[in-house]
Amino acid sequence: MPAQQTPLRQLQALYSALVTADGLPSVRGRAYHGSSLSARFMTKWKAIRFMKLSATFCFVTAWLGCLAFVSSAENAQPTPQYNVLLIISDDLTATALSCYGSQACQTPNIDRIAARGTRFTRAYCQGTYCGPSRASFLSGYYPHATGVLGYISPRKAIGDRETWPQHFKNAGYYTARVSKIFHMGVPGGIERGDDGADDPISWTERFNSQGPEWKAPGVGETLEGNPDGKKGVVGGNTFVVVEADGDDLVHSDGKTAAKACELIAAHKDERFFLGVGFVRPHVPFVSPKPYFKPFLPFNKNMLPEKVPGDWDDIPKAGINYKTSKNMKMDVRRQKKAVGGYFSAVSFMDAQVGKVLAALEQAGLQDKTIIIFTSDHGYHLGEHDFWAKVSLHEESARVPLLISVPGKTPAVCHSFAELLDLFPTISSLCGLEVPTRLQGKNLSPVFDDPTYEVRDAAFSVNGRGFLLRGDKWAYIQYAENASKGIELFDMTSDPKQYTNLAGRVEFQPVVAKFKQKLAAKLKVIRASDLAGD
Ligand SMILES: [Ca+2]
Repeated sequence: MPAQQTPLRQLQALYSALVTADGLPSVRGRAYHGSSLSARFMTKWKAIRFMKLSATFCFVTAWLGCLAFVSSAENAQPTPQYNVLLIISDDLTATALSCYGSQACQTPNIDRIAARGTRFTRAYCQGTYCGPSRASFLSGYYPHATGVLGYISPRKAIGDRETWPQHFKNAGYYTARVSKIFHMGVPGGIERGDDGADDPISWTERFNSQGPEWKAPGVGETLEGNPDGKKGVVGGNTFVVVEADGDDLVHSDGKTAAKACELIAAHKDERFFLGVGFVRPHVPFVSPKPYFKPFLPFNKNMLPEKVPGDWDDIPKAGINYKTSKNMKMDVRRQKKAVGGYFSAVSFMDAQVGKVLAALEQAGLQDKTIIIFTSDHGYHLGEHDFWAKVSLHEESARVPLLISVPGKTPAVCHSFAELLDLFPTISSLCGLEVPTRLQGKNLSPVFDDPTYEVRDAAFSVNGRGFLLRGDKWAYIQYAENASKGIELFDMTSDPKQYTNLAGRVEFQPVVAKFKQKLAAKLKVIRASDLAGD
């Protein structure tokens, strides 16, 4: 920066020059040394001169004040005035997105966010099912700090502390959610169109998107617990595929996209934090018929490799709550489940496209941070596991794309946690980053994608804990490890087929992780909530 006088110094210099030019010191000298008449005259003359000088000084001060304001506005680093668009899909595994390498499922709209932003390859949720994951990243605490491992809002646990959207609301943002941001039951809550486990104070406005879900007219089949095919289409958290009649707007996610577009247009002239929650690809796999086309006939969909004896080295606590076996799904049904899931992902991707188009139409793409993620991952038949909850890679890893205006598109391999979103986005928007938050600020990554934010990611599922390090994935069931341990070499065994935890040569690694996990839990529980 070139050396220049500050406005204050300019003002001082000008005042000195004015005083000297006016000759006030010499006037003062004459006044003290002349006759009394002369002294009275000189006093009056001096008063007039002083008033004139004061008026000049006031004018100059005001003028310089304006200059100083303009000057500081020009010289200061501008505070980013970004909007925040948080798009969160429900139960979406990264492996179903073409920007994460999927060949089977094409997601051109989500890929556009990846192309203009940073794609995190090692982002992990903190709870591998809806309730604890959402309560965690929205409150800024790990599940074992709040104790929220069920399907509730974190509000009771955090008292009057701000949630992530509430932090933006209190900073003057218009904050709104459309559909599921905090936990909502799917499909029940969506059929009813209710608020779920929401936190009303976090939002200026909130909107639910009621939809027919499994009741949508079309061709449907219940895949789960229906081996003889006699069961019709059913509700609940069940694997059901419905090739639906009608267009996107029949469904919850179609309505969510439409409302989000409306809100972007209506609030384009103010700062906003808009949470857009899509419920697909959460079951039931319901989408308008055209989205099924790339996945028909269903038997062309590929299943993950089935390894004989795959479950032999997995502790009982590690066998997922939904498996091909307990769901009674044969290979035909499994392939249809994959096709139904991918159709739902394609439908959701099309809705993302509508929201991005609305942002562009409003001219806000360069003023808005876009985040795309999911509350947790999903099994599509790996180890014959289905759905979420497992602490294996497919369930614990999430897609995470963050597009920040002006930053170079990148791929980042640093470990990241959904918990990092609250501090990161607050920092990028120039808001205070509360020190109580348990996540880390990822913002250095957007200037240097090789920056390592953390050396491991941490996740839980109520039964156990995952510490995902660079080389090792360590899973421990029960805090005293009494329900078993899994240890995988992610370099040589990325699909986690061989549990090394029981082998003598890996006991030092197991011991190290056991200790690291205990230390991590200790730190998590020592949050500022502990005193409440
Ligand atoms: Ca979910």
